[in-house]
Amino acid sequence: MTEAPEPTNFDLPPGYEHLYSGKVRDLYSTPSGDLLFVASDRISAYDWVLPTLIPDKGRILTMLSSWWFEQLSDIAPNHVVSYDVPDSVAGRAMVCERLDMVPVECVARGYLTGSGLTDYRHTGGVCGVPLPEGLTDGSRLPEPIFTPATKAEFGEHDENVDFAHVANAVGDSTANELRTLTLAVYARAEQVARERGLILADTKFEFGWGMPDSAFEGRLVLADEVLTPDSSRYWPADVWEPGGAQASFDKQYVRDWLTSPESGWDRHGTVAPPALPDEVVARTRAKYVEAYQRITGRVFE
Ligand code: Q0Q
Repeated sequence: MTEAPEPTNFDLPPGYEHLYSGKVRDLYSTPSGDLLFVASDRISAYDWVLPTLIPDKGRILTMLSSWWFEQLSDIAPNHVVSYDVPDSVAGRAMVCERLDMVPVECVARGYLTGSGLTDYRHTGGVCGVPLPEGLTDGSRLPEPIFTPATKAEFGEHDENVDFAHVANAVGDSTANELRTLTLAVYARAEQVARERGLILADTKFEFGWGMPDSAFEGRLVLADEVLTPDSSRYWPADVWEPGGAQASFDKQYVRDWLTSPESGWDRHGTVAPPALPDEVVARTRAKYVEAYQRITGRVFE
């Protein structure tokens, strides 16, 4: 199993304790008993955490996630308590309420690709949801589907599971509510993205139950980050063409360079990828700024 990366040293004040590190984000407990969710400037590609940081990526994605939480507040409550965070993580972190996390990744798919495409080619459906014949990579699905997954150890891939697995884990009622909430949030976000020339192909949500005696006691609450390019596949709509890998809105420059002769890297090998050229870093940062500005209508400063 790949070891989780050491958390970026954000030089947090006393009382903040590191809890978890994902590929590109870190979670800490706070002196008040809440959580501090920190989005780093790390970027991952081809299941590797790259050695080069993308300046402002964490700040941009935090602001994007914050905007989406606001937009979705009529559909689902969220775990954000405040953005009053230590100076060393200003703009890239949020204070979150501690939840009892649902042990399932709640994924919505409106298009077929990635592990969903693999599942479809083996079974004719995804997570036990049957699909029509004749679909290909990038096909739009007749309607969005709920395709849950288990939470994998760091470095492993989440495993697609069927609805019965979710019901067995959390009960029928909560499983139905997770599916309903996941698809409702996806539908809203997909429409917003489409109006801005972006396809939201799929996205992953994390939910948790509010703790006893909390404002959200017993209710399902949206957690983690939402609808960022790290938790979702965004495709530029104007070049969407089913039948092969779609251009990633944010990571295509990175993917193209890493798979070009210039990088000297073998994506199928065991050697870690090289550092990114400044030009690729600058173009990738610009894509994150563009995604934020196009989706939110706000200027990133
Ligand atoms: C919680 N994570 C994700 C993670 C590594 C985030 C635990 N509000 C919450 C949250 C959230 N968000 C979590 N637990 C309790 N209450 C989220 C998977 C993993 C870095 C950041 N893990």
